[in-house]
Amino acid sequence: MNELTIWTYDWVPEGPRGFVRDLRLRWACEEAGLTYTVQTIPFDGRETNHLERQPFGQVPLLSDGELQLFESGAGLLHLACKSDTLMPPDAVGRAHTQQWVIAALNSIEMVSVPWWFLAISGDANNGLAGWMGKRLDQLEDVLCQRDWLVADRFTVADLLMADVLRVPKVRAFGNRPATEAYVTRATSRPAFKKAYADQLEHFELADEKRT
Ligand SMILES: N[C@@H](CCC(=O)N[C@@H](CS)C(=O)NCC(=O)O)C(=O)O
Repeated sequence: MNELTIWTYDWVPEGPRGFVRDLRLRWACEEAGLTYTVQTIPFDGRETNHLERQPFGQVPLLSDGELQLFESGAGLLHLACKSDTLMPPDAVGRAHTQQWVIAALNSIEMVSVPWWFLAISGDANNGLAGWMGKRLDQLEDVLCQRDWLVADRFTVADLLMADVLRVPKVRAFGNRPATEAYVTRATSRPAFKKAYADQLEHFELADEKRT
């Protein structure tokens, strides 16, 4: 079997710790029991130091033997093909999982990230607030009907959707009990806790090396 490597920065400031998107790939590997190693790209110089592998200078990257992938969603779908734990094996279950992975990225995160950027500048009621509220309300309607997005079970789509939604400012934007319960349900999973703790530890160790 090819060796999986998750690439992240060698260090980041306090703010993003626990939210750097390598956590998505760590979480998926932990759920599926896939063995992986973590390697690093220098945070300093990130804009240009790995453009040949990530054209936007970002992390995470995933290597699977010779294969290299950027975009956390692409990495998650690649990992999901390795394990029924992440995606049901039947054609309908797979298609619906892929659909919700794309919805997490393209219907929710597409608005939540720009909204969040404006919100951390002090304006939570910025010009994107209406769009953001509408999308979250629509998702709340879905999550009132079911515990998980696909096939009555946890999939990689839930992993991604919950990761998009667990950002504290997003979580605090309005009162959506079903969404809140969903995020709690997903992030209570041992695989999430392990991935989260491992990321924090990774950056804490980096602090020691940096000083
Ligand atoms: N769409 C990309 C977004 C990646 C992303 O935003 N990565 C952040 C860390 S979580 C990053 O590298 N930020 C540094 C930068 O943009 O310069 C993905 O999902 O992989």
